Amino acid sequence: MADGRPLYVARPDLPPLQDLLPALEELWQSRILSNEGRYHDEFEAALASYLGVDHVSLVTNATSGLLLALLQAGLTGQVITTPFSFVGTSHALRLAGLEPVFADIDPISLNLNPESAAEAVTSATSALLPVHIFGRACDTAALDNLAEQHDLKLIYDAAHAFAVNDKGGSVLRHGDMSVLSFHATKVFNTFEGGAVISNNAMTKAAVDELRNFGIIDEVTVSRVGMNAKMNEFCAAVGLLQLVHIDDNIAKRGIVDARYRELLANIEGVSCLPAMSAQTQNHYSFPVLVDAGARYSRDELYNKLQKQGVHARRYFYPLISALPMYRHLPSARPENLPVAHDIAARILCLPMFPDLTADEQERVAGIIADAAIGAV
Ligand code: T4K
Repeated sequence: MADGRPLYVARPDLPPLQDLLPALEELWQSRILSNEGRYHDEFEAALASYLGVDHVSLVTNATSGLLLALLQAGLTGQVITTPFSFVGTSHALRLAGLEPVFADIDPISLNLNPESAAEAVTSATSALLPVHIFGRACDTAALDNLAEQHDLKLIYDAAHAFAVNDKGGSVLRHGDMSVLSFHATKVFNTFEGGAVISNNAMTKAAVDELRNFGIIDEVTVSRVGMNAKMNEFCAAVGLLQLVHIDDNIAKRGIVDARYRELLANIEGVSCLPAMSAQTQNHYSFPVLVDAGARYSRDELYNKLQKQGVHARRYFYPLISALPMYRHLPSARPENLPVAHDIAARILCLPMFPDLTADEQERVAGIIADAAIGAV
């Protein structure tokens, strides 16, 4: 029997409703609801300043952002990517008419392994599409080098990497473009939303055109584009969310530290090591069920589920195991041993700023009982 409120893997942060009401009133009065209005432009500028980057293009979600970035990069043929991600990463490639080529991941960062990526480069490769998974930054130095060495475009799926910095500043400055998600389940949300971060003004201008059908003015359409514009409501929410984001990330940090303490002496599960050379946004709290544990990952998932704790097996199954990708030569399991091992053992526990100490004890208690075979 579940005890207390159901605990989902994510719980969206929201600004106080009374803070949103004046913006709503203004929206209702102005009747400007979309197409790069006042809130859109204010949010874009505020975000650039908060993130410490120069060129931000707001979009409807990260999937459309990835598609725009891939189209703008003018890619052909194959793009090397990770199988250990949300399916949206590879779907964006397919939607852009490109073939994903899967390379294995690093067992510590869980990100695309630069050495495996290097082995996958062929004359048909036009780009790399790594993911900063769970907000843990990729080995950007190695990937930047690899792209340069083979004259490849480098686009980072940064859906999880809001406010992640390395020693040189925002991780979003690496590569040609990076794409953020502001979906409800993310560290920073605008209900639905996202942004493309470009490394120069010309690229930003091109992405801005592409997200608005290629329209330049009333009589000029420069190219084939789509509709990926963020509306005024989402932009107004985004502006208000920025006020609380540092506080929310700090609260996530407390939740993260508490889990580490509570799980430290429980047999059979291991926390991922913290990534020392970067700031963490505590996007998620993944644990790995040890190979020799008394319970399997799926048994633990089911035990938690029964008690109202809705942990998630992100990212299982691997993208490369899905029906539309598994026929690809790079999708063979023997090509991706680390990704298969991690996908079979990973479990993401509930992680959100207002998760209480009692609730975390409840989660850890179920895992501790599983460890001694008590549930
Ligand atoms: N690249 C990567 C690496 C990504 O992870 C994602 C998305 C993308 C690209 C594409 O980004 P977007 O195009 O979405 O901007 C969720 C999200 O829909 C997806 O955005 C996210 N990654 C992925 C990791 O998770 P589901 O199908 O697992 O979510 P769902 O609906 O089961 O929600 C998980 C839990 O969160 C629910 O059990 C309850 C809670 N929840 C969810 C929503 C939507 C809430 O409490 N409130 C809510 O409004 O995909």
